[in-house]
Amino acid sequence: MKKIYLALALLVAATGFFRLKAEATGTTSESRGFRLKAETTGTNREAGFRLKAETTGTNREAGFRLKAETTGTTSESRGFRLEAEGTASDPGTGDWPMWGGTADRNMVSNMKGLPLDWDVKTKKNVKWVADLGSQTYGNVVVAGGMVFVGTNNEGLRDPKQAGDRGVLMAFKEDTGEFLWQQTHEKLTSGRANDWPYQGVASSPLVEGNKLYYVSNRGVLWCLDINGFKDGNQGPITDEKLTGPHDADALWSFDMMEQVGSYPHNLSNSSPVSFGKLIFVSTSNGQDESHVHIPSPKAPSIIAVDKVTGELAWEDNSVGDKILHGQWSTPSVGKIGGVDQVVSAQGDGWVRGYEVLTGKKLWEFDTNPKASVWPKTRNEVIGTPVIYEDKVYIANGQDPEHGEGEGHLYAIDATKRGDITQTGLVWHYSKIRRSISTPSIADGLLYIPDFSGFLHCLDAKTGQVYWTHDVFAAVWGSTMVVEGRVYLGDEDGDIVVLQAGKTKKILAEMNMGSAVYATPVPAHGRIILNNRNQLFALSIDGK
Ligand SMILES: [Ca+2]
Ligand SMILES: [Ca+2]
Repeated sequence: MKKIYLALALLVAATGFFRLKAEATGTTSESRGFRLKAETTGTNREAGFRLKAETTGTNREAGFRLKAETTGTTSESRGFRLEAEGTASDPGTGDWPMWGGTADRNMVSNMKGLPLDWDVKTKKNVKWVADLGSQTYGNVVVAGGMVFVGTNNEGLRDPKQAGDRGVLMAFKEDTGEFLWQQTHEKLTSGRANDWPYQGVASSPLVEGNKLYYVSNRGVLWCLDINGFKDGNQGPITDEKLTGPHDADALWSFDMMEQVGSYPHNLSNSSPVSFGKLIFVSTSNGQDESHVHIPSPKAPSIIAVDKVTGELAWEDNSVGDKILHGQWSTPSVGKIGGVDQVVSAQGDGWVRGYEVLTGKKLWEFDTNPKASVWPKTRNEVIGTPVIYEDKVYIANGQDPEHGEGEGHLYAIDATKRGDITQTGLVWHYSKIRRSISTPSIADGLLYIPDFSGFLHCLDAKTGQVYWTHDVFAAVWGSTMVVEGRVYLGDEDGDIVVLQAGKTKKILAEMNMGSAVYATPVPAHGRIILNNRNQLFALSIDGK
């Protein structure tokens, strides 16, 4: 059980100091957010009071706020206010159960005791290594004592399932032992919808025993993380492969069949949830002509019932304005008191929706009006991060399009309608095209771009403090933990910088092949995949 204690001392007239302690009592990621409520206990003149912690029951509140107010009207009950804010969007369980760790997708963690450096050749600080396929674009998630990652089938774990396939693999977290996999043949339509050898690029979401991810065939799957060792759970019970290393499916939602999506090159969305709903991008896009949109009426984002696998709502604000593909992945958070799902879409706009109904609340254009696709107008591939009522997002292009100018924004998502003007908090134009997702910690924002520059900015003002050139393309994102910023690049290098307003390099290591992924903290270890292997890194191999 993760407990969070918060102790503050305040001077209150008549009683002097008191202490206040808050405790998050839940054991799951659902109870990270909590509120403290003040309760006066006595009659007038009593300045003492109690504060009660109350969980708010969502996994969307990164950090927390606490507020207390005395309510009396007499002079004896001196009103006061107390506010404190948590700093990190931390799952709070030691797990990392989804892309970004939490639904707001802010990649920061309160974990301690992680290794600063390691050596994959000498095995210094390497706990275990497991083989993946030959190309791995998925990001690791960790939950239930297991590590899950999408890859391709070139590792051929099961000769009965041969050929080019997308693969989701599960490993034991403590040992790296391979547990089970689910494989998917490539779509017969070929690279237009399902690019050869790119595998499963979606990062799963794990809640309890259930795992959700999107396959290379554009199918949203719900699996039982325990496979068949606890029996075959349904509604799906007619799996063809039911061995100890096969996946137990519960339900699936085929986005190509059921909402007419035509994914461009690859479906890649990483699910996020709220209440009983799962949200994913459909990856609907152009065909190989790069002019025609075969399915302009298909939605960009869908909400699916977590239990039944049925469509709950969909939105297609983009229509026929898709510039190319749709590879951004949605986020969920409370913004201005309203639970929203935020989705960056194929026309280069970001949109916010009321989470349960799909009612569109706002939209923001991430491209200057004079920009022209594909030279200066960009799509959005990175994930929106929700932090303190704002949305942070950078735009960019498919890595195949190379380098170019980019844009990074802080958006006030409490506004409504077209908020391109009204919701603009700041705009940073010194970034290059980026497919990365920012991390925000202690008032600083870190984000790399595809040209290899890592930028450190003031999250409130957009003022830049420093940049660092890693001299290689960056596909992944920063992880901020223990006052350090970890980042991988296409040359396979991991750089660790000191978090803060002054640039300082702490360590650099090479992983042996390209790193497209983002380092993940879990139970005192860093779990990280390069192109073809999965590593658990820990101090002295703990
Ligand atoms: Ca089962
Ligand atoms: Ca089943």
